[in-house]
Amino acid sequence: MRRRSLHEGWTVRALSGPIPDGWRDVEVPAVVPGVVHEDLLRAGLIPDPLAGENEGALVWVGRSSWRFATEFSWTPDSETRHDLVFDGLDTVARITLNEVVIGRTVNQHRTYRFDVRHVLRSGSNRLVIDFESVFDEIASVEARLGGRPKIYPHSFAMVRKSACNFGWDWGPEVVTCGVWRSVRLESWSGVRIRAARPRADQDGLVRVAVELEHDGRRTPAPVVCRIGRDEARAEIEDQGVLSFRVSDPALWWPAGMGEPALHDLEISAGEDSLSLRIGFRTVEIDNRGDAHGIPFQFTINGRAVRVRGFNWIPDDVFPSRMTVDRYRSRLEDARDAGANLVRVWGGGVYESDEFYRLCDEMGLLVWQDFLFSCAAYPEEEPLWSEVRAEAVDAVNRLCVHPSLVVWNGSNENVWGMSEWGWDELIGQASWGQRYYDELLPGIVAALDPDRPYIPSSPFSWRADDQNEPSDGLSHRWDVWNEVDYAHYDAVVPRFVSEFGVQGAAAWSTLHAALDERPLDPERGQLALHQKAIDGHRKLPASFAEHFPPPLGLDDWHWTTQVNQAQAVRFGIERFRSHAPVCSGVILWQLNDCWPAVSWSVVDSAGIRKPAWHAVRSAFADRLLVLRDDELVAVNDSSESWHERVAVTRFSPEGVPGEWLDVLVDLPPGGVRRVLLPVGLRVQQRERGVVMARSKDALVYRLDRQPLHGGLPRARLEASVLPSDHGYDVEVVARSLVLDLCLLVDRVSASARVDSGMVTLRPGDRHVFAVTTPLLPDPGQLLDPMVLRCANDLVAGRSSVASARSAAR
Ligand code: BMA
Repeated sequence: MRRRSLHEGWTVRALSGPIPDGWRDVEVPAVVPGVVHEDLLRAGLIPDPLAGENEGALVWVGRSSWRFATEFSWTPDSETRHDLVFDGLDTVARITLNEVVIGRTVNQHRTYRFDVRHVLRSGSNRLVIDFESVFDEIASVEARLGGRPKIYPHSFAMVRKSACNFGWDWGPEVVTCGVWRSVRLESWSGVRIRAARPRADQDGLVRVAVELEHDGRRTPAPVVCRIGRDEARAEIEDQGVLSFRVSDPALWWPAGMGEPALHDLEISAGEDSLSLRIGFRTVEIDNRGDAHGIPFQFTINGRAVRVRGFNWIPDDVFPSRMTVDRYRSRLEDARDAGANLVRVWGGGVYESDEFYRLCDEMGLLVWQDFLFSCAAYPEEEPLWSEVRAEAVDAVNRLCVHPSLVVWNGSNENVWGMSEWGWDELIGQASWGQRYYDELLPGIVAALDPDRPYIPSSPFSWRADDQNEPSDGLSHRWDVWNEVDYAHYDAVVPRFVSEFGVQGAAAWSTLHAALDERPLDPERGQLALHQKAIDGHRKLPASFAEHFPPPLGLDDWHWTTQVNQAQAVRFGIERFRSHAPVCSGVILWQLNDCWPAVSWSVVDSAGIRKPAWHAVRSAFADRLLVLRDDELVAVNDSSESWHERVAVTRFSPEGVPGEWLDVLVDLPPGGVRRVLLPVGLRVQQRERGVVMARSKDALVYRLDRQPLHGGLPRARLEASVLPSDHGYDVEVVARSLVLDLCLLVDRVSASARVDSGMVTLRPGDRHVFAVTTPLLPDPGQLLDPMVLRCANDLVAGRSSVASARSAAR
């Protein structure tokens, strides 16, 4: 097999649609893989769609049709088959090679292969791809099949294209087109490996399902599968399974439970060959009912795993722009926070191979949604066949990865049907049920039989209410939409696969993308970067019971950030404190695709928001939770936990009062609940703080929310010292200081800090390690807008005595 990528010499030009005057004959170089916006941006023809209020002015790009073209030379060789292979076309395209139409496409999510041996010419070949506006396809399918309920303006369910590309409640409408994944010429003779699907279990049994394609006569071909010295051989005509055993293989374990061991699997068939990296492991979801309802408990290699995860959205509005380094750093954000799972949410894309490879290597479990989200989807042609084709592609490609532990049919669509009134709007029309109950589970059962499949999230095994907390998966969006985050404590869920509260992106991220001054959360550019339905009311409502209304942009920004951090920490701690009844939490959302006010904990510039630091403490292996009247210790590490924990009440002035020593002695997976004496419980009439201190953690709980008094003005001594990586900022508290952060991006957008949301008792010391090149004035790191804590918002600006400050 010879593979030759065709990424050179592309151009793009507008064909028709609402294109601006003077654009008709403009042709610019195009980068493949890529999308049209990237090319126009590079050519300086459009402004950055992510900046300011440019989004609206660029809507015409997605409503126009575009021609991509290139020329390549080709010389006949000894091979008999020549295929033009596309890993991804976005979306409605007509492909012409040397004036011959070789194919039409309507699906961003699948691969396409065209046999072009009779169209190729010796010498120069011209390849032209005309992308029609996807809105034309949507209009024609919708006219034929009828509209369906959906939660955003565009009818994205009428076409197989990334739903969030049409705008979402955290992202802009930037409707793209282009050759968004690789394109190449594959030349071969005899036989080609069409698919290879390995299964490898805990006992070392390997079974590889191999599918072959023949050029011409179908004669059995010799196939070999090998791991090290263990192998299987067979003669296969179209398809077959090769089995062999690897003795005592190192198993693949998720983060925190062991090493994620990977093994090289070599597969050959005739002249074609393939190398895969696989893992030996089993996965099951335990749903045996118990006294609390019906669980959703992942079991890996026979051991129960409690999930601490993040929901993942496309990290860029142009997924073609993603690089391995970018995937790595974002997945490190998840892993460094203590997560063991990422959920690839169904409104985006199937991510690139690199994403799943990195998850395999890091021991991050992957939950993969099929690409259906927040709408009723018609089941009629051409959609049915397109969904089948894309699902087969996705399962064939991704089943190789040991990190992948569940296929999920859809996001919120089954719930939407029963709870959001869609059933009344739909009548007898199709809405997607046969995808979730028939087509997709059928494909998974046939091609990937060891991997669990569920039809949707949220999802109940038995209850009618798909979001019933005591049964299966629930999404907790009552917090954010309707009630304060204290309500995370109102129910005992089995597994929460979505919940979250918004906070602003880093100061520097917003100020780099938005040039209006001052920024105003209620109007103009900043308001446009808040996409949540009714977000301008819900965001202030989310902190109204905790902090006073902010005065000015600085306090607005910090209030949203610290409140988001406190809210998600509270939610995670409370859910995890219900272990083992609650066996998983997946926060909405890890990442952002543009500078935004959103639920993300890492912003689009890769800056970890205060909420990221709060999640890291709430995702700790060894977790302490102070509930109103009890201390809960949860040991999710793989070692036993033996330690004395001190629980102490402090007055607002920081004077210690009543205390208790609690012995935590827990095996892996163990949970202990200790009822606290009255003096250490929440005292509505007091204004104090109760703290629990272990070797690794300090957690606190307030008698009253900051809004209602009790937090003193923070007093700190701080100093800046040069270090290998930049600076160390040492802080000593002279009062109670809650949730202290060093917002280093306000000094330099490229600076990073190792910690945040730090709580200190009088006399406690903390060192923030700042990574940055030389700063002209390192003393800025002690500016009151940089060194901020929760106390600031209710008790006045912190007093920061600068002990000593040294330039580097
Ligand atoms: C969930 C997700 C997304 C959405 C998020 C925040 O329902 O499935 O649709 O972005 O809520 O509203």
